Amino acid sequence: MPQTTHHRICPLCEACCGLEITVDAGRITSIRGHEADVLSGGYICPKAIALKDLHDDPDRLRTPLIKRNGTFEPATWAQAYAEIARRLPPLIAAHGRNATAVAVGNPSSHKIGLIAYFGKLARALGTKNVFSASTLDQMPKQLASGLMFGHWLSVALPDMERTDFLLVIGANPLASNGSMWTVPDFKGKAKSLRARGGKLVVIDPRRTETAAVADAHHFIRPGADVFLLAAMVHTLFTENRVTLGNVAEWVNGVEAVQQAVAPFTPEAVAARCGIAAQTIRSLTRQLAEAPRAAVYARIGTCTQTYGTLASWLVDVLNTLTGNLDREGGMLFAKSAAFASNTAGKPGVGKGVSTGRHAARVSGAPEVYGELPMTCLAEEIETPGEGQIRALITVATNPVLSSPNGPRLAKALDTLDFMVSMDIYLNETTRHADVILPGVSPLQDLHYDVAFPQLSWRNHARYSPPVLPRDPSQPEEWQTLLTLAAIAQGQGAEVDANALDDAQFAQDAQRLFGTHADAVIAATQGYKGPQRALEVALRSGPYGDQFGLKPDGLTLAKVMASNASGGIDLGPLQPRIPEMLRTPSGKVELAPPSLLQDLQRPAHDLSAPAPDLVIIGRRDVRTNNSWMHNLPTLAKGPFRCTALVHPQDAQRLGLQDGALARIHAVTRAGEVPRSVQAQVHVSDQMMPGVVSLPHGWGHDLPGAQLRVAAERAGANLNALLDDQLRDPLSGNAVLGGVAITMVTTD
Ligand SMILES: Nc1nc2c(c(=O)[nH]1)N[C@H]1C(S)=C(S)[C@@H](COP(=O)(O)OP(=O)(O)OC[C@H]3O[C@@H](n4cnc5c(=O)[nH]c(N)nc54)[C@H](O)[C@@H]3O)O[C@H]1N2
Ligand SMILES: Nc1nc2c(c(=O)[nH]1)N[C@H]1C(S)=C(S)[C@@H](COP(=O)(O)OP(=O)(O)OC[C@H]3O[C@@H](n4cnc5c(=O)[nH]c(N)nc54)[C@H](O)[C@@H]3O)O[C@H]1N2
Ligand code: SF4
Ligand SMILES: [Mo]
Repeated sequence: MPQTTHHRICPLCEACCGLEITVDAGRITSIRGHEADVLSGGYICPKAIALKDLHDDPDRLRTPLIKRNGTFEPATWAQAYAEIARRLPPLIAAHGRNATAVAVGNPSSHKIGLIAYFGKLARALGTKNVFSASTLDQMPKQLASGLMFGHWLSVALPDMERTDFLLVIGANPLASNGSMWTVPDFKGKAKSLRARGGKLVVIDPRRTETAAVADAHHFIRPGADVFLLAAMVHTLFTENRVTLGNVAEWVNGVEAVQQAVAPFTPEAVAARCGIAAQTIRSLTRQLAEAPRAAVYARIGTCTQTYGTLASWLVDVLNTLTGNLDREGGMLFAKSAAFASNTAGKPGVGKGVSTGRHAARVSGAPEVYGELPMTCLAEEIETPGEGQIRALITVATNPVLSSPNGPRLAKALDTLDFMVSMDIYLNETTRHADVILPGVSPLQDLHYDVAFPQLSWRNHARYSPPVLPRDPSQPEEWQTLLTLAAIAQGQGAEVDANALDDAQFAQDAQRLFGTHADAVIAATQGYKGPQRALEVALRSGPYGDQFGLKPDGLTLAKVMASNASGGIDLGPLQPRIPEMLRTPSGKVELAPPSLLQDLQRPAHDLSAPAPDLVIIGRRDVRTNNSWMHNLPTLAKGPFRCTALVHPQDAQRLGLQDGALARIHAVTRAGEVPRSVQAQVHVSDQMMPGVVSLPHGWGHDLPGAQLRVAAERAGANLNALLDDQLRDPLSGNAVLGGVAITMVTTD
């Protein structure tokens, strides 16, 4: 067989780099950056190389597993589906639809079959118990953006190539490669920014890899961003620096914001933030005086009790400095497919709302169709109508990735039935009764549904499968449709393709009315996610409108561009008011629910800060909880260490390299939570703050992750509190949590 070259979007993080992969006799011989790629221009990180390890990993599941008498046995797909059909429908019949739950995780956003079809499973189950990693991550940003701009994925993005000043808060793109902002090679872009005289400033409780390439870095006390941001907004008003620029006629609520931030003077917040009042003023001035500036904030500002407020105030700052919707400021992507802000009537919409239902035990409101992941354990444990008895997990590992993982692990063992769609037998899926493996990303076709809506540049790229799939293995969208049919009592022997045809015909009727037959005829050659993509591209903002605009995009054209790096649709452009989907047709700068929530930090202004708190950390060679089994990434220095400032180390008697026990400060009556980790003394840390990465703790019995188990690490989430949330978005609190530390060596 001759050597072949393939081009594929990397599915491992939000940078979505274009890869060039060579294959010889069915084996991967090289993986490198695709230089012609219109989005990433050849950039990659070390994780991309590990796709080969992932594909070849002997621990990666290739056949379904069924647990019998406590032991997993390999099974055929027909046997696995039959087992689910035998056990799931009777549970629904006996206990109702809300006795079921689904939880979906991060890798699903990198697989079109999962992201486009997961909703069909959730709807078929008909349960309100829908959980996802979004409430461990970015829900505050999505809610704030939704309230301000009208849709959950209408997120303002820094126009880094043209800006003069970029303020990065609570994000470390040099390790994470960016999030809610698809920006491959942030480091290269930061270099160009500084080379043309621009400035990069970082605010983070750790002097991160990103801080190391910045002009300035300021420590901030974890969880204090809302105070800093409100004081910066306050300063804009008191120093008469407010300007709305291009969007002046499209903004509601400037005065209400001015009133709401009144208590947050720089002096009032300085101690809480650990940043001097003078520094807060000078940061504000730099931002206001820069010809073009952008404030970008990410997970550090979301995973705290004031997550939605902080996310909102970031865009308030962007708006009040005249940087919203202008080149070199913050812009919105115009995605070629699947974006709600390119569909329907331009400039106005339904907006977003929350609380259509609530979690049974905590009362936490529904947000974007979901309940907080941190409610899952108590919803399984607590008896009564609507108690969860059956769970389907899809590409998620909450035993390691969600706070109080050990409690969740115990709860999972009490379920009557659990199914996991996953590629590993790991800390979460070991609790399942049936595991259904997903295909290797190299055997799957791909088009990013979400990330072009968040990309630094508009583009359209499609990846065909690199390697053939074993014909006995279904694609993941087919598995989701089969599970949906089983949940609806249609039995195990359904034809997923026929179901898809029938559902597509219905959707076409709803979306295209009298043109439905023409759309069905025009998409004849496609099925599954490809067909959904063909419709989305052709009816999208660059589409051929099914022949009305012959020069427009079709799936065939995007496919044909694969080897040449995809189709470039140009830099981001101003889009207000056309992209707004708020009921008023304006940017809502002062959503009432946020103004009201600002009372919380106002009351909390002078609350004493805990002595010692913990935050997380990402490393370029890891990815949440699931890539520690890949030898290329696992080698090298051990990364699951607790970074402690020298002053704290001395105060607490902790030695570099020694082991220490980290205890959560718990409430009376709570089960104590603690983990043991190796100390690394480092002046990268703000005094009073310890950093431990998440996603480790691979020493739980029953998992099959042989490489990861060799250096298991400590599970940060065994320490964190599942009762701490941002009340508006339901997002978990993953940082700024009070701890104590004692040496155990
Ligand atoms: N303390 C702390 N906790 C955190 C974070 C933090 O910063 N600190 N970060 C949070 C964030 S941002 C996120 S997004 C969550 C992530 O949390 P999760 O969404 O749970 O993601 P992972 O932990 O990466 O687990 C991914 C799972 O998907 C499986 N998988 C991988 N590829 C595939 C595939 O192709 N198909 C299928 N079916 N399964 C697949 C893996 O085996 C694994 O079980 O973690 C959160 N947890
Ligand atoms: N290599 C690698 N890349 C990844 C991942 C991974 O696990 N590994 N995960 C992916 C996922 S799922 C996501 S969501 C993204 C996340 O991408 P990022 O948001 O860039 O995530 P982090 O690298 O964790 O950076 C968060 C920063 O916030 C800081 N921080 C913590 N608490 C606070 C606080 O209260 N205030 C402020 N201002 N800062 C704080 C931390 O010190 C850290 O430097 O990364 C993605 N990319
Ligand atoms: S930064 Fe690395 S992991 Fe992320 S998409 Fe690019 S190559 Fe893949
Ligand atoms: Mo995430």
